[in-house]
Amino acid sequence: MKPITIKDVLVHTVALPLVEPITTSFGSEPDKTAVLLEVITEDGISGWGEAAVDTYPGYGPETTATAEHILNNFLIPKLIGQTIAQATDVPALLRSARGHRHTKAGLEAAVWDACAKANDMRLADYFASFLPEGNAPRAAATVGVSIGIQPSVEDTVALIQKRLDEGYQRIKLKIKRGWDVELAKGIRAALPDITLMLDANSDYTLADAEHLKQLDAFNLLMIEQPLSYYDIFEHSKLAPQLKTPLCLDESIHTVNDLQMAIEVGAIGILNLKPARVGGYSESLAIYRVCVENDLPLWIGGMLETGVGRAANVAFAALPGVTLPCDISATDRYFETDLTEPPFVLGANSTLAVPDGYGIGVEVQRDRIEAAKAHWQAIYPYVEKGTAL
Ligand code: OSB
Ligand code: MG
Repeated sequence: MKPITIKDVLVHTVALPLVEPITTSFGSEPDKTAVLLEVITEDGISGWGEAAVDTYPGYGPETTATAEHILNNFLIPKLIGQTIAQATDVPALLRSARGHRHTKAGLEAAVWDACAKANDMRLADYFASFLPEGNAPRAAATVGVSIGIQPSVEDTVALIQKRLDEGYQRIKLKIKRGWDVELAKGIRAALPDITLMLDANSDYTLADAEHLKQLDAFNLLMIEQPLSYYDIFEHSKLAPQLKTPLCLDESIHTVNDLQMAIEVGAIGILNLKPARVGGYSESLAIYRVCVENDLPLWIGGMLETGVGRAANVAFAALPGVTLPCDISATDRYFETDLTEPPFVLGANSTLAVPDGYGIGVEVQRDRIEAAKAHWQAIYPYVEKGTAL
């Protein structure tokens, strides 16, 4: 591998209108915001990464403003001038700053892209180079689609039908307290055979165990993150009470969290979001633990722009990713994305890994500028805290 030397890192905070805002148990936003990182090497290569942060701390504790603060004051200065042999060297360089995993993941992703491009490699192949033999990436990632909370069961059925017609073969529905059993019952009455799962985004407590048991009647692929974010203990008490496999999202931030969750029986399936665990280096460690433990694994999403999504598609093509991922085609998120070409749903509910080096898609500079201007335009209402 040819090393890279980092000359500069640019921070691009962007907002893009979502085609379909996704309402979860913690809220809804009309725009996708992200902090994009551009790592510029001495050789003139631009590596791109996405810090998947929202305007408010609803999913995780970080926001666009905390990301900018931590990047400009603490993280970027650690990388400027560094010669980096492998992207997996980045976490050690950023270790003096604790937490802020979504932010670190974005910066690390930009280095992954730059290293892959400097060596004429696709990101998927670069990821696989850190894994034992037998982990060569597949040509495409198998994916599903995530559907936000709708006003009624009928609206939900209509939207699921639209997604099925588009070719998605796994449907995830967001649920919350008071919008769960009745919803699942209505969907199963209309669509008895679809591959269906539910995501609660931490809305329940262990006291709801009896209530949640009713969901076992609906042949669900899994229930994702019913209990508190960060919790592992209470999930270990809930898991044996349910027949439906329990998937963790918000609770798993490190490979150690995962090992603990496996040990205490808190997890049946992992939703791995590279952003949530601080980047692709930690994601590779987590991937290995999943393979070693035969733990079903899929890659989650944060409604990323094409920059973040391309890297997630590359990771999701690794063969240890055994269940459909929350990575959908471009037109499910945006009218016009920041990268070209768009991701298009292929046969059998898949997204092809791009052929190009690095993330394999081209960042469109004019659209980045327009998305930065859109962020500036919406910022006043974000600042007043009225975004929620
Ligand atoms: O819990 O998986 C989640 C989006 C934002 C925040 C949390 C979640 C999600 C999704 C979106 O489900 C999945 C996607 O990116 O398509
Ligand atoms: Mg989730």
